[in-house]
Amino acid sequence: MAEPINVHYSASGKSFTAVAINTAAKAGEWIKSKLGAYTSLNQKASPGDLVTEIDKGSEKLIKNLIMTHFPEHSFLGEEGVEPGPLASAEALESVKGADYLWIVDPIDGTTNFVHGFPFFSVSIALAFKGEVIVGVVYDPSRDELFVAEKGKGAYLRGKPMHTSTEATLSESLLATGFPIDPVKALPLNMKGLQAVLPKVRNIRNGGSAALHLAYVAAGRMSGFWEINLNAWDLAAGSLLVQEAGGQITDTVGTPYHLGVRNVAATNGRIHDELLQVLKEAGAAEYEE
Ligand code: 2AM
Ligand code: CA
Repeated sequence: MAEPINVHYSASGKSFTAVAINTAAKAGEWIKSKLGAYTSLNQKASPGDLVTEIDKGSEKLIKNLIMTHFPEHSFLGEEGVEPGPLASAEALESVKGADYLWIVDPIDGTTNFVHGFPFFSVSIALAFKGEVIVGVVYDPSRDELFVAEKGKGAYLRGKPMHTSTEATLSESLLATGFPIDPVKALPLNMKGLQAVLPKVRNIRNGGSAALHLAYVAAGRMSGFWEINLNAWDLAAGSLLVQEAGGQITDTVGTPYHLGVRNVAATNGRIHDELLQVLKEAGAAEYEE
């Protein structure tokens, strides 16, 4: 009988996780060294949707490193895809059948990066047949590297991470993000915000979905929801949350998969309550 595929190591014995960690750390150090030094700032779809040459340079660095180790793997990175939800969905569709697929956001939190607000990250995930098996989120400002391997837990500085213990929304600290699409996504998020805010301890919007997920995994926040994100914002963080004992679904409760764009991630204990509040507010169902 054929040997089962060991999803954690390549034929050469190189650990996928080691490559993900080294690559995220290198890219993170590089983008940090470029803070305040970008020279080209372009708007993608709107003034809230930004890209600099540092985003592109970071993605190139990451792709080169990963492809050097694993040339047969597939790669999905934000800067290789045209802006907008349709192009994102199509790009994901074209690669999601791949055996090994790296899903990369070279700077998650570009608006923060541009303004010098130190809350941005590098997000690198590896999926095997559509399931995330390695997730790394690196915050170069705090030199924090969050890492998870499927079935092996989630770690920060070598210590296991666990989601928080709050059992009700009333004792919870949540995160959300404000979508830039003023027509559909933003009004939906505002409805959710208005309904959730009076029920929780407070809400933060840090501006990096990947770091919000890492913070949920680390027990620093009780939960997070956001409308209309992309696969590269969520893939690595989804595994951090799951491996830290939390729960991640879309805003109507479908378990996380690579195509999820409207996300709810929590410590598990407040998950149903959060989804219920969003549902009652008419803030859970997003029509593309
Ligand atoms: P980014 O910095 O990689 O673009 C903040 O609310 C979150 O939304 C960030 O993770 C940010 O990722 C993401 N984001 C910003 N612009 C977006 C857009 N036009 N569509 C979807 N997600 C976006
Ligand atoms: Ca980005």
